[in-house]
Amino acid sequence: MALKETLKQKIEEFRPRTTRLVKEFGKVKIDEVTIDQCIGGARDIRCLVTDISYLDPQEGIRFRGKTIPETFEALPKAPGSKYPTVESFWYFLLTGDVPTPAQVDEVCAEFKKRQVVPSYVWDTIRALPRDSHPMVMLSVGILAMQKDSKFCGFYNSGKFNKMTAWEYVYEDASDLVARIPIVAAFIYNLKYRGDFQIAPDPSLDMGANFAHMIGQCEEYKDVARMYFILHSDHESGNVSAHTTHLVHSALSDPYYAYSAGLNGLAGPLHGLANQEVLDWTLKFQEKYCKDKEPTKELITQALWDTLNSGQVIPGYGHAVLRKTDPRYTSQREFCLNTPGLKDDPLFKLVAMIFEVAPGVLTEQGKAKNPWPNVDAQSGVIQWYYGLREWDFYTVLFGVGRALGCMANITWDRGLGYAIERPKSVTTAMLEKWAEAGGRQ
Ligand code: CMX
Repeated sequence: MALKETLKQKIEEFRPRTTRLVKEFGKVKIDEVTIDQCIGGARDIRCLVTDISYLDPQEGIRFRGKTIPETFEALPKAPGSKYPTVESFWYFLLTGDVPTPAQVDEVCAEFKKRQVVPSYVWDTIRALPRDSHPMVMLSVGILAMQKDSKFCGFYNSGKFNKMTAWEYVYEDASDLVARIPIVAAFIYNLKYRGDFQIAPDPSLDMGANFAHMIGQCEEYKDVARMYFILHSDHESGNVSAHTTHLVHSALSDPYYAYSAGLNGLAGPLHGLANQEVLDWTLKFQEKYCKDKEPTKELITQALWDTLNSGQVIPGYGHAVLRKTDPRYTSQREFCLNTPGLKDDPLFKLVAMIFEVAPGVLTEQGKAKNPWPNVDAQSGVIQWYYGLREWDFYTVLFGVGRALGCMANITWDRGLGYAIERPKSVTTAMLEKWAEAGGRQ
C-alpha cells in the first residue's frame, strides 16, 4: 500500500483514542506546575503529545519505540550500505511500520517527483547578501516556497475540512522533506563553491544524492544518511520541534512552521551548538597547542577558562538527557569503525575532551547533565570528509530535523490538535501564591 494510503488508515484508526481521552478522561491530572518550571523554561512539564519519538532521560531517544541501533538494524538498507535510506526512515516515522523494500522504492520514486525546487527559491536565496548565515538562507528558502503551499491553498479554497486537512499537510510536508536537501546543497555550493551547482542524480536516494550534489565522496553517502536520521526527532519539547508545532497549531502551513522551527534551531543553545563545538575545538588548538600536543591538562584549563568567562561548553549538557546522548555514541562508533577517521587528530581531541569535560562540569556543579550531546561529535565527521565550513553544520541538522517536524505536524492535523495557547501569570501573582504556599 502506498505511504499516504497507509497513513490515512493509521490516522483514522488512531483518532478514536484521542477523542476518547479528551471526552472521557479530559479532567484526569497528569502533572503539576511549580514556580521553578514557570520561570525556568517549562522544564519537564508534561503538556505535549507525540507518538513519533520519546526521549527517556537515561536511555535517550527512541524513534517509534526503537532505539537508534534497533532503528538502523530494522530498516531496509541503502544499496551496498550498512545504513538505511532516509526514505525508509521517513516511512517509519510517519507510520510506525518498518517498510518493505518495495514501499521504500515507492517513497524514493515519489521524492524524485517532489524534489523539483521552484526557480524563484534560487532567485530569493541568491538575492541575500552572500555572507548571510547559511541558516538564514535555508529558512528564507523554505519560507519562499510558502506561496505554493497545498495546505494554504486548501484552507483558502472554501472547502476546508478538519478531517481531511492532514492530507494537505502531508503533501506539503513530503514536498518539503524531499526538497530541503536540494536547497541545502544549493546553499553550500553558492556560499563555498563559487555557485558551482550540481544537478540532482535521479538514480540516488536522498542521502547519496546530497553527497553527490555537494561534490562529496562515496563514503559520505552514509554520513549523510546517518546524520539526517540521527538529527530527525527528539520528541516535541525541543525548540525546533516545539516551534514548528506551535506555529502550525495556528493553521500556518508547513513552510511557515518549519521556517520558524529553523530559526529556533539556529540558536547556540540548540542546533548551532554543532558549529560552536568545532569553533571551540579549533580555537583550543590554536591558543593552547601551538607548539605542543593536546593533553588532558590543557583541555581542563581551556574548559575552565571557558566557564570562568561566563560561556557554556558547547556540545555538553541537555535539558532532558541525564547520560551520554546515544546520538553522540552512534556517531562516535561511526568514527571508531571508519579507518582513517578513528586516527584523525581532531577525532582524538574530541575523544579526549569527552574524557575530561564531564568531570569539569561536575566539579563546577551547575549543569544537571555533564555528558555530551549530539553536537559534541557531529562536526568532527564533517571536518574529516572535507566539509570544513562549520557555519554550515546547523543546516545539516536542519535537513534532518525536517523529517521529525514534518511527521509530527502531519499527525497533529490528523488528530486535530488545538491551537496552542498556554496561560501566563504575573510576577505579583507568583509572589502571592508563593506566600500562601500554592495557588488558592
Ligand atoms: N556549559 C556550561 N554551563 C552549562 C552547560 C554547559 N555545557 N550546560 C548547562 N549549564 C549551566 C546552565 O547554563 C545553567 O546555568 P545558570 O544556572 O547559570 O543559568 C545551569 O548549568 C543549569 O542548566 P541545566 O538545567 O543543566 O541545563 P538547561 O536545561 O538549562 O540547558 C542546554 C540545556 C543544552 C541549553 C545547556 O546544557 C547548554 O547550554 N549546553 C551547551 C550548548 C549545547 O550544547 N546545546 C545543544 C543541545 C542539544 C541540541 O539541542 O542540539
